[in-house]
Amino acid sequence: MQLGLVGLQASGKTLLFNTLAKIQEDEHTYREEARVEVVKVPDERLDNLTQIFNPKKQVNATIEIFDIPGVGLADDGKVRITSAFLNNVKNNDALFYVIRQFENAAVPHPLNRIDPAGDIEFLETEFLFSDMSFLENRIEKLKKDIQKRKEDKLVKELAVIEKCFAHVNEEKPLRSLDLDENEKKLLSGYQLLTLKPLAVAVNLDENAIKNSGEIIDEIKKKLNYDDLEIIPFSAEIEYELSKLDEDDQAVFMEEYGIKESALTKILRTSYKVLGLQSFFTVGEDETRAWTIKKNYTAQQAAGVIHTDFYNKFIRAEVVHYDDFMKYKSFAKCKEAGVWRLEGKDYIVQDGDILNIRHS
Ligand SMILES: Nc1nc2c(ncn2[C@@H]2O[C@H](COP(=O)(O)OP(=O)(O)OP(=O)(O)O)[C@@H](O)[C@H]2O)c(=O)[nH]1
Ligand SMILES: [Mg+2]
Repeated sequence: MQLGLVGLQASGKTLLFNTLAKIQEDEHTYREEARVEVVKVPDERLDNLTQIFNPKKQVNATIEIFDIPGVGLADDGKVRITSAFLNNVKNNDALFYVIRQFENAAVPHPLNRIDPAGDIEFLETEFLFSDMSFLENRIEKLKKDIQKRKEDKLVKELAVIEKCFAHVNEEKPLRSLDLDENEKKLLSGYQLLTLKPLAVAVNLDENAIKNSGEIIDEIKKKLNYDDLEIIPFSAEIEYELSKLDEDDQAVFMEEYGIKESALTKILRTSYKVLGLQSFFTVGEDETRAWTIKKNYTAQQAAGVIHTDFYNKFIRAEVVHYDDFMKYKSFAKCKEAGVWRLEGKDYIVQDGDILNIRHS
């Protein structure tokens, strides 16, 4: 599962990426190339389970983060989307816009402005155009093909593509269109940009962190999308924090009036936006968070651990994390009746602790 950091140039993507991936670069070096790193998803629940089971190791869930070079000035002095940029964006399962609010005269914004809502709209509009032109071409091609041979499959596809086109034509992103499972499946190969799940991180000025609530409200008001997840953070503060030891971190956070690092929030949100959830396995060797999609069955979840567990699945022993933390042992969970045996079609819940019985 890959998450792309998307934005205009000098919005703080690489600084955020380096901090997430724990890459320490003393001097900021401009990089042309896109980069991918695997990053651990923090999970307090897993940390708590590790405390109880005291295993040899803890294995967190991971996601891949893709640092995409931002949109900048073209040779003609205009800010333009390039096909290389679009191809990089297409390559992700979900998008995180990194939007600039900080002032820094040394590194100018390509449009020479500080306008977070405007930058979000700029990206959304470009991606709408890209989808619109793709859908338009596809409609033309399908109509031609249908004239030659009126196959049912083509007629069905045309209906779905036309429904999508009508939606983007009203300047609405495809992620807000109601689509059933068949329609989603049909569209999945096309890498439509406004269909990709989206969250936004606004990179605030260090001094603006204290007013982050108001700033985000103002951005939301200008945008009129109610359901867009917008996280305030400061790439500069997060980077500085990541270099300090714990005691110094506490002092530093106090100074800026922040309670916790925003990185956890960004990673947890990414995970959520990607439609992912975790189940846990515990034992003497390791405590581990496994990544599954929502609505996975117990058998599918078993298959994520090992294909043999899928093929030879018998039953799953299940206790939810919240129940487990009340009793702190499987024996007590059994007494209390919160320990269950579930069959292969059981829908795994986020935070279930599983033990797979297999032959
Ligand atoms: N003052 C301040 N400067 C920042 C902040 N975030 C990033 N910068 C600076 O802005 C410059 C650009 O940051 P990058 O992280 O490279 O920006 P980018 O979004 O990766 O840019 P491209 O790769 O060109 O798209 C760097 O010199 C950063 O140090 C911030 O929160 N505050
Ligand atoms: Mg960069």
